[in-house]
Amino acid sequence: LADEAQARFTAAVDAAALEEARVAFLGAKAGKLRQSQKGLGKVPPADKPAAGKRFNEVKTLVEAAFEGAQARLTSGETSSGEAFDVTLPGKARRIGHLHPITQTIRSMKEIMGRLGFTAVEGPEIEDEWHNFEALNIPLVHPARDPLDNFYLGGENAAAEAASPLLLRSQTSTVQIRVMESTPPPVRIISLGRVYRPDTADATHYPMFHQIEGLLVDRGVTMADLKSVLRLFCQSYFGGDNEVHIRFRPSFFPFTEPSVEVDMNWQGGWMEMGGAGMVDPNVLRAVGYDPEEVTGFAFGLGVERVCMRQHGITDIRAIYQNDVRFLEQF
Ligand code: FA5
Repeated sequence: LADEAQARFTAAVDAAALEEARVAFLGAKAGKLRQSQKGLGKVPPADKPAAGKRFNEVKTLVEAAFEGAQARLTSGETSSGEAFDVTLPGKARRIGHLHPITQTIRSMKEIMGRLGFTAVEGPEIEDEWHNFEALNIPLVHPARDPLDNFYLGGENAAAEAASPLLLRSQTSTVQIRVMESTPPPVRIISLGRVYRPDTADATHYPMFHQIEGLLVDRGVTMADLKSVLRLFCQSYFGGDNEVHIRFRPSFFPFTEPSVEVDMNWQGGWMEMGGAGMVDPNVLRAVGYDPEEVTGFAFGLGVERVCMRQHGITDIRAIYQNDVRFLEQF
């Protein structure tokens, strides 16, 4: 009986045929197993235990054969071992995409590349020379306050005190690294993470990104700075918007004059970052001659640009990794 059932189950080519075979062997009322179970009543009492045991063995075999056949059918394989119908449409796979900040960075690099700026990288852990000193930020300047920076506590306290390290608080550090290693002219951008112990709110986060730009050559002026920033904004925000740039007087130790850069946006102005003409002291610190070359530099907040582009009202949403938020971009 078990062999017969196995053969029938194996021959079943679809769910209907298998069901028919199941009823024939395992059916509760008239299945072959049920019938032989009824026959047990006529077995002489002395043979009953052996007959019962044999019946249970056969029942187990038949049930296992049925389950095997069922698994084979649901896995899509037919009795002849053929693969499933390859012409059926496939299941669409869920694929991820780039984080909005990564998209913003890529697009910024692409636009500035067209304007002739090469992207360079700098370290996130810096020494005081690159983060402050060479940028004309003297030892007594409030920007160097340990409460305003992430200084790294060292294993070796004495060595630490002599040359403290910190997480860079601005990408302007890369200006110095580039000028130290390259004679003028330079025309670079640098994009990356910076760190400040700012309290997180709608527009501030303790880790954020900046895009730094630096152009040093003979005869570079504020007019060049403004043109490059305007072209950059036009290309980035583009479309039918007429893009205007506004400079507000400001102060940075490493630029003179210094400005805050605003861009017109929905009837008002939005602040993008700081900029200015590279201070002669900075040019001298890296061995350039301020009588020969001049330059401009700018540093814009990448998150702020991305937020304006997409209408994101809270910077914290960008870093909470909520897929429902991220999948919109
Ligand atoms: C600077 O960091 C200067 N290094 C910019 C600069 C470069 C000036 C070159 C001159 C020449 P500031 O601290 O203002 O400047 O920061 C620039 C921009 O970073 C701000 O306008 C803002 O868009 C962004 N930003 C600053 N702090 C945060 C923060 N906590 N979270 C998010 N974005 C921030």
